[in-house]
Amino acid sequence: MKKYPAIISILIFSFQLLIAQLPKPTMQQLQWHDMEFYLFAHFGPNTFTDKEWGEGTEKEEIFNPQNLDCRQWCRVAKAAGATGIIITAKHHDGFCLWPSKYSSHTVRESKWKDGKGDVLKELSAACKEYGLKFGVYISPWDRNHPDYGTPKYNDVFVNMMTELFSNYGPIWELWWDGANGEGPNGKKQVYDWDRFKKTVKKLSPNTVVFSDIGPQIRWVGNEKGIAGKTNWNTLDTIGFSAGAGAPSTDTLNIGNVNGKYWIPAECDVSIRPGWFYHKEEDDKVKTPEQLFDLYLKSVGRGATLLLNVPPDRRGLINENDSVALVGFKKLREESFKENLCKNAVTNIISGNAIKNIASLNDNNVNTFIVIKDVQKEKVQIHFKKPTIINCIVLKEFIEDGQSVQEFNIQVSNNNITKTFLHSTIGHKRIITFDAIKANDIVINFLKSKREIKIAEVGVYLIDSKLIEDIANQ
Ligand code: FUL
Repeated sequence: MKKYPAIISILIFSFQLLIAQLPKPTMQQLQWHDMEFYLFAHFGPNTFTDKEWGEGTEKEEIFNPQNLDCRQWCRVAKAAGATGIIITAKHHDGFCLWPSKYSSHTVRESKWKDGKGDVLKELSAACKEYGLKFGVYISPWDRNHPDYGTPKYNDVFVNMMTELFSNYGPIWELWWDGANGEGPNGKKQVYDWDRFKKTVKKLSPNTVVFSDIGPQIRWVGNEKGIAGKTNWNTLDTIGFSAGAGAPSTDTLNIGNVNGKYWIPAECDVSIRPGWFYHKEEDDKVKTPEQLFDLYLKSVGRGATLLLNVPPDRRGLINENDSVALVGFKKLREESFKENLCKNAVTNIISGNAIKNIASLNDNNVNTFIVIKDVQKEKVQIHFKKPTIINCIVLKEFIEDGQSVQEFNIQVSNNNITKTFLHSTIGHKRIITFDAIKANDIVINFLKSKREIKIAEVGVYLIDSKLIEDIANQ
């Protein structure tokens, strides 16, 4: 390779960086971003043994949900405004909620419906009926399977996924858990991730696959449902693997600013302390206010919210959980009912020039503004009369990548101005602050990777008790 003097090399490198495109989401990832909030259903032998991690030695007969009704799960999901359900088809205990040919530890060996039941069949059909997306969690770690810890288990895992895609599709999201311990013979498995990825791509190219590091969706680095205040949709994964070989949880939480791949974060969290249903947690269900706070810290930071609502021993979503979910939906609806921009004029200010941009408040991400000169151009919202506000929602047009690195919001009323400094925007950014009477709001973009495309701006006044930091109370 030709050797250039250092300064020339730096210039060439900077130029390449400048012309290089930002990483972009695929169509499937874009649709996934828009799903925003969906449910997780941890269900299986643990539901009946009160465990969180089954040993894999549990007798199949313990799985016997007398009133299983997946349509009820879907009704609750709909009432919560969720967009899909991901079910634990196989947790670490290896028990399959479908009659897999590749295991003898399944619903077929249980007493439920005389061994003729199939939870995946019922849930995938119910999701179709209710217009919800159907997703599947399948734990690579298997504490039951006799082949676990040997190369043969990789065949088993591929065969099981083949059954899932062939019999229960379309599967919108597939979830690979990163937890990995020993199998029944005391051995750990060396997973053939490449083969697993190729299997999904071949059988179901539209499925988005979650693991600690993607390929399509990454773990957010905690199980509290909280994304980083800075949240890049991009991540570097070369040299890393899912599970113990993943980047640090801090990195997963915020992503990599110059990450090579579009692998956005999903925030998984349970509505109860545990992932599986335990009766003694019936009075520990998160309140609608706590759920709303989690929504602000996940969806409101450009990630999605995967909220676990574990069905109980009857095979139903418990009343306490459904009441909380309905309350959560009501809070979202009330909070974002009225975009106060309707009482204002939204402008782009560039030097002395002011241009009205109505498309920023039209609820359509495809009508966006392009800010080329980041230092000079700003967005202004001018209220016709002073208006009390405490929440601003911004959206980038992420189809072309994520660009905003730093911006501030100045809220003014006559001579008083309050300034709030923030970093990333991405799919959606919800910013809250103590209520202020505003004449004007100015959004100054301070740093960006490329030109900026802003799709939406919303201004709201939400119940002040909802903007307190209550997720962990
Ligand atoms: C973890 C698992 O070990 C938990 O049991 C649960 O399924 C959670 C969503 O992922 O890694």
